[in-house]
Amino acid sequence: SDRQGFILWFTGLSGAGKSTLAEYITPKLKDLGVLVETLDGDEVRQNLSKGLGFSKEDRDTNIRRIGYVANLLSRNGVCSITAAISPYREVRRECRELSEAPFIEIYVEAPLAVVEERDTKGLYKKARAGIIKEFTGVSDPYHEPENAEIVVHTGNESIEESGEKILAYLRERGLL
Ligand code: GGZ
Repeated sequence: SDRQGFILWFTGLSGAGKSTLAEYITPKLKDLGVLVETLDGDEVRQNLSKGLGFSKEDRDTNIRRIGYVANLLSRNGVCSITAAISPYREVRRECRELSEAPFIEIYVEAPLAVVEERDTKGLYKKARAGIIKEFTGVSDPYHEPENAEIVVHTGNESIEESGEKILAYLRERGLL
């Protein structure tokens, strides 16, 4: 591929749809000949960030690692997709500043009430019961992005609508 790499930095609450959206756009990008690699929150924590917890310090370490690898890939022509909560604004900014390729922050917005109602993995219930401590949105902070390139509202948009919004943005930027 002689295309320019870039980073698609998804951020949002657990259950907002970051991984689902990454999975939706990946085959579409591949069909266009884009090299894609995804750093998914869950998978990174089983490998690159094994042993890290959810304190601010550990989350920051996790996010810095993801930002570092995303940069290595994207500067070599890959579209790196990251799908971690990445709750802290200043560390997201750090990753943006480190990036040598276009850094596109995508706020996957859904009201807490909506993700809590979905509760696909039963984690919100456990967080409310105090079984899981420091749970983002319940007992730990989430800094909403103020200048995200793209905002999708998964509470009232379908995955297709949100995914197509992202692809349209990339076309407009000349990245596809
Ligand atoms: C938030 C937690 C927590 C706490 C476990 N807070 O929906 P999931 O389950 O699959 O994704 C969440 C994932 C969050 O890891 P990240 O690496 O994305 O977080 S961060 O960017 O802040 O480093 C959730 C699960 O792990 N999980 N405990 N306390 N999410």
